[in-house]
Amino acid sequence: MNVADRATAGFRQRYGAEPAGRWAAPGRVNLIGEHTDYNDGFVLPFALPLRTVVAAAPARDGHWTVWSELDDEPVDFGPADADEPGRVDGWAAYVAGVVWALRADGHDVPGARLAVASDVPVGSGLSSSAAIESAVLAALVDLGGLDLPTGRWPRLAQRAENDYVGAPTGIMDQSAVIRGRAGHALFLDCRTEEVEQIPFDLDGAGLAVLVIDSRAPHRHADGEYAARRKSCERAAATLGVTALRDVDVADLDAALARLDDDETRRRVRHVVTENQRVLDTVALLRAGRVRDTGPLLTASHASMRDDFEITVPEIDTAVEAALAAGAYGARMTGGGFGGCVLALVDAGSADAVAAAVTDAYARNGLTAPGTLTVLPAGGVTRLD
Ligand code: GAF
Repeated sequence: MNVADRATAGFRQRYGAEPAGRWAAPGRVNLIGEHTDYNDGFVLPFALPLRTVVAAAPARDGHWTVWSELDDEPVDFGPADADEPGRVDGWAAYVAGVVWALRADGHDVPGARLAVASDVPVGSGLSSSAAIESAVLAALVDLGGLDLPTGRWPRLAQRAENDYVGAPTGIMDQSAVIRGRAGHALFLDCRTEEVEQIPFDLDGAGLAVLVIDSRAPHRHADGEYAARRKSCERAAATLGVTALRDVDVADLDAALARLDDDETRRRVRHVVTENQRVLDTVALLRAGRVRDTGPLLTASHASMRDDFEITVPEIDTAVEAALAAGAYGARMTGGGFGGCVLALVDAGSADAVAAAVTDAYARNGLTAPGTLTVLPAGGVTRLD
């Protein structure tokens, strides 16, 4: 059964009624621009064909009841739980967080019954959390007839995650999931939230993006993410700038000379050079030179591995094996400490590269990776 039908079936079985509608939101990968979003910088993600679907209908009791195929038991919460961050936890916190963010923004959020099904794997760094937030947000906005232009959705969904769930993430994932467009990568300026849809015609170039799920358990990901963010903010304060976005790559050496420890210097070098790599990638894509972006992807990986120190051995193994098997470029995508790698490959050699990575994992005694080729898909939408 496809994901939309699973959401409907779950709704019928759980609530004995028909949903009023179904809303779908994708996962994402980030082509390039990692840990730049919370530094007011640039990112270039795209939405995936894997989606989370929410079937929903209004509930007169003013409560929110959510069932997910991940869990037998539905979670029920009312306004008092939604108004106090932390009262709802686990996967349902992303739902309660959206209710919280909408209410905090002054909206009269309708009670609702919701059923969630998803093809976005949880814990793989493909933004299953932004997908559920965005699908629930779309459902509640429609069910309540709320006056909330889509341009404001990413910030609201991010607030759900930052302030209700308590994860200090940037705005990239929600932007990709909400604003993604088929056949395009989303060039986002995270300071101004201005976007440009950059044609990313893999098919036309005879190329494919292979996504490799490292299956590495996330090790201390939350604490390390927060530590990287703090370190960037401290460095910006030392340098007297609002955010590391304000350090130009031409001024990098001078900026590094003003920092007194090597670790901070490496963190700053990653962010400043990564911003430039995003701009260079966009320039190449605008010129139709998709294949030539490969070296920038690989340079981004080296920077994450050596300077930002957010990769793990499984991830590095996947990148090295993909490159050795002929990928034009490969890098970890997402927050790090596990998750996925993406590799830019000839469409005809995607299977061979996937097999080479799987072999390398077996030789190193690692759990077999997941592999999938993807094309950029559209963002959140109402299905019916
Ligand atoms: C995670 C976060 F949610 C994003 O905001 C971003 O910082 C990313 O890690 C790293 O680029 O996905």
